[in-house]
Amino acid sequence: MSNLKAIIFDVDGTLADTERLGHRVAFNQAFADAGLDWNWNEELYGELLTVTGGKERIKFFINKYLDDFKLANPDKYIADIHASKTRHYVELVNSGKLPLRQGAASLIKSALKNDIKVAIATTTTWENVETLLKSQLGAGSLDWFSVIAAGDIVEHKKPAPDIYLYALNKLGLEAENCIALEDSRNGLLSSIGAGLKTVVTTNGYTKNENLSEAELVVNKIGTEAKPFKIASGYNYGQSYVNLTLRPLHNSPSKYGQMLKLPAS
Ligand code: XBP
Ligand code: MG
Repeated sequence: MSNLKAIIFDVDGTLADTERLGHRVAFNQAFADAGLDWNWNEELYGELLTVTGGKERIKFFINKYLDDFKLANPDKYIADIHASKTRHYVELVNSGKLPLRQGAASLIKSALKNDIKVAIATTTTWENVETLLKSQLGAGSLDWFSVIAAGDIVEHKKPAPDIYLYALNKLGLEAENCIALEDSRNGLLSSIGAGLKTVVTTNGYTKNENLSEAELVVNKIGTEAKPFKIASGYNYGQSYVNLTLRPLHNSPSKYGQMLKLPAS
């Protein structure tokens, strides 16, 4: 009997591929609304993504690229732009342009059917999570998640472990009874920092990152009909991320000892 009690999902890049055509576009729309000539193209955004949190990302951009851009009240100015960006992002999500990634909905439903809790640990805002879940899984889907840990609910964002520690605390579960699904190095460092074994589903921005601490790295959650491609780790003979997470969860972590393949 597996002692897997919950799967904790990251959102951006994991549940949906939201960065390139979602958040990045919304940031640029907010900059234009503010009369700024800032344009985060796909390449620059890939660099800025190393900073998690939209407000923190704007501040990093100003400090790194705009020496003479002085603000009387930078935090308020940035917060106002970020609120505008969130409005644009919510519109983009509601337009249906940012569907869930292949296999995400099935994995969530399969976990619930097997009495395994699902939770969220994300750096983005609660509003963005709520909009994505409602638009992609239906109005009642928010209630499927035992915990939605998002954005500024914690002081230190990923790669700090805070958001996952918060989620585990609210779940009332130990890390050893859970698995995390992530997409990026920042997210992976956060989840393993909270003691969670982690499966990483990469995307265009993260596929070349160092993800060596993950138990399994694949290019998507996938489905039986549309299997994933394995980058590293063990798939336990499975072609998509499903509740085979159990053996991965039961096996000793890669840290300190190799994963033991189940007796064939
Ligand atoms: C990824 C992030 C977020 C988004 C932008 O979150 O770092 O900051 O890029 O969203 P996740 P906000 O932990 O889900 O991968 O502008 O709302 O921060
Ligand atoms: Mg992510």
